[in-house]
Amino acid sequence: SNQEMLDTLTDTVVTQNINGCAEATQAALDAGLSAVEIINNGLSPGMKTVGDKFEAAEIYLPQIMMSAKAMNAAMELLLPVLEQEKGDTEGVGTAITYVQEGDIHDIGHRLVTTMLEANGFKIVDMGVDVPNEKVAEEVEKNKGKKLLLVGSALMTTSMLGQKDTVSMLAEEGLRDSVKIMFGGAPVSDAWIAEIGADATAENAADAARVALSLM
Ligand code: HCB
Repeated sequence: SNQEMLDTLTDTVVTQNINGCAEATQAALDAGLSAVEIINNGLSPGMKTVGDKFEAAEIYLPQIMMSAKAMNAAMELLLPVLEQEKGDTEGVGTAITYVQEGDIHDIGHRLVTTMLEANGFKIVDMGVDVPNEKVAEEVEKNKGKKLLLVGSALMTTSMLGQKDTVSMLAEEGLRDSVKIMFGGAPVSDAWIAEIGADATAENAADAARVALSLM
């Protein structure tokens, strides 16, 4: 059943089964599950479990890296599918996506970026560990367009940098040129309100919905 396939996907991430994860992903695609469903209900719950086990000191960094490799092996198969699902919403706006300085977690960032692209955004992907100065420069460069800034932070430390992003844009007179959506596990609605960003989102599918509603 579909649920069994999703459970297998979760299990292959948790057990660091790289080949098994790619195979289970292909099998799920062949059975007609959507890429979004595979990510949200199969792979992501596995990464969540891995994070919880790490926090409880049941596993260590090498295991997390192997789980991330399993997830990446699945994404190699899923990213082209997500890109194909691109609708006729071309021209909704430009999204500058990046991961905050000091932070190299890029799995969620890549998923969100791909989902935005699949929903018609033109993408400027700045990658990981991006200093705020670079972010502000990129916003300046794209000033005047329908513009969305999409930042990720997976650590409480790097999340603090999001506050500086907003204040730097304000200081440089760029705050009104861009909508700002921040996400990543530690980011909450309260944080978004505190720093004066515009929105957050739970997952990549949600991020696309929120992004479209902001434009
Ligand atoms: Co990493 N790590 N890690 N890690 N890691 C976390 C993030 C911890 C929470 C684990 C823990 O302690 N429980 C923790 C941070 C603690 C904290 O600050 N609160 C942590 C730590 C401490 C570290 C190191 C410091 C460990 C060390 O070296 N001692 C180190 C830091 C490296 C650095 O960045 N400078 C480190 C390294 C690693 C790797 C390299 C082993 C690996 C990353 C591989 C890679 O990304 N290429 C890794 C991983 C995989 C994780 C966990 C297990 C999973 C993260 C992940 O990929 N989740 C994570 C545990 C956790 O998050 N609970 C752990 C799956 C994706 C799909 O979810 O949340 O990233 P996501 O994105 C979602 C969602 O947030 C939303 O949509 C996405 C898609 O659904 N979203 C947005 C994301 N961005 C958005 C932007 C928007 O605008 C809107 C929505």
